[in-house]
Amino acid sequence: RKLIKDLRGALEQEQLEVYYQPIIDLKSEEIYKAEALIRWHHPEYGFVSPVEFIPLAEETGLIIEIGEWVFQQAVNQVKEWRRLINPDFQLSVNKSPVQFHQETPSNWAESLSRSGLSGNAITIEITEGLLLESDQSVKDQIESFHVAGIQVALDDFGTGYSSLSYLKKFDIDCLKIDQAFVRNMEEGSEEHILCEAIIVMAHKLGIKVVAEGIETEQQKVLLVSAGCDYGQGYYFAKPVEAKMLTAQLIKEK
Ligand code: G
Ligand code: G
Ligand code: MN
Ligand code: NA
Repeated sequence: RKLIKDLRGALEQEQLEVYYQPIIDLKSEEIYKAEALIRWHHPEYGFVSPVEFIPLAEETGLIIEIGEWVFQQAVNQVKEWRRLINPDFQLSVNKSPVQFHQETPSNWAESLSRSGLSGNAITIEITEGLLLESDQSVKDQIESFHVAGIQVALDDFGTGYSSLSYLKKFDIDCLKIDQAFVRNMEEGSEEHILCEAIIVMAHKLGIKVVAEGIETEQQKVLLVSAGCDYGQGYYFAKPVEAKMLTAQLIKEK
């Protein structure tokens, strides 16, 4: 498999880049944080989607190296944005289940303090497959993130086995409603009713809610009236290179 071989060289050859997509506070409509999303510029095939290469990276274990690299990029970037824009700026970083299951415990909290950042500079996004396994070491890792002040968000909520009981059991700070719900949301639709219910229940558990994949004004309006805290999607902004977001943040300041 050529793509796997190429992926091994991608880091060294600087073909990987981290893009950032703003996450908006739906009350103030201001950029509140951003999600780090990896991009691969392949020399022959052009842009390869993470949907294709993240699974390969997971299979081969390359996700460990790539994940560390993304994390370090995000740390450097959040440091710059805290200095330039807002001392409370935050970044969300995706962490694959494979990264949780590696033997060495995560040293992300240490890296943050070495960079002079407090834990609240970073949110870790996990997927619910990880929680299904209900492994004590996963629980311990989430706990150690919390001790360091790092928040934990549950990504793609509503697509899998989504049980609200996980949210309590694993002490999740934030959930991200999957794009599939938002995409098909019209007033009174099943998706609309489900979103409203998820938001009410999350809030009762003290959990914040991000809606993903907001593309239209109407979706935004429905989510605001449902009490959703934050929004992410093309309606507000696409994932962009760091320097483009820097320019936008400076303009908005
Ligand atoms: O932004 P985009 O559509 O390209 O991302 C597609 C998928 O790839 C999303 O599910 C996202 O969570 C995942 N992804 C993007 N960047 C990373 C990363 O740095 N690490 C992991 N594990 N997944 C990522
Ligand atoms: O990590 P996660 O699975 O949440 O990844 C988010 C993915 O969704 C990324 O691939 C990102 O590029 C994509 N995305 C973000 N906003 C939108 C949107 O409004 N519409 C669509 N179709 N995709 C989006
Ligand atoms: Mn994510
Ligand atoms: Na998602």
